[in-house]
Amino acid sequence: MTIVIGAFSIHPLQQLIEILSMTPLPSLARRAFLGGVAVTLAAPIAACARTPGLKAIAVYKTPTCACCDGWVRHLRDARFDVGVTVTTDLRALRTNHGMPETLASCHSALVDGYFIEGHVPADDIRRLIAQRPDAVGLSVPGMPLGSPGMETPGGDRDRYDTLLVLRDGTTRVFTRHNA
Ligand SMILES: [Cu+2]
Repeated sequence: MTIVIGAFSIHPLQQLIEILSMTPLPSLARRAFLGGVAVTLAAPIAACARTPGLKAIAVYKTPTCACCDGWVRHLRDARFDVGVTVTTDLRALRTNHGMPETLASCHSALVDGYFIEGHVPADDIRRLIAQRPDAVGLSVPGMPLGSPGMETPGGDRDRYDTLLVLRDGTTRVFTRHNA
């Protein structure tokens, strides 16, 4: 059997090929393939973003602060995605974010719109970003022994509080950490 289209005669097999090439099937297949590539590329990123508990936190520390590095390790162990910026002007950072100098420690961090000052335990940060109070953030003023990053070989521990810092600069106890 032959089909005559215009001046050309086409065999059925050729006709089938013609029809297939005009249908959207090849482009659908191509799109499916490209979609597959996109999914393949996106998968690792999505996997990262969806890993439960992996929360980005930006830490600011001075160049020579060893206990700051200890706190960064504590955060990483607690499955925070930690970025570290070395700076010599932590005071300006605190001032710009409403953290009073009376509550200062050796390093600062920004997480989820909150300001974190000092050796704040990761569990306190997690509770803060889960509860989302209207506040500047948290501070552990000074550098209490036994707080994360301030461990000693002898296991010395100070009793200390993690303070919730409100927008007017006042504080209330967020967590008590007993020695
Ligand atoms: Cu410190």
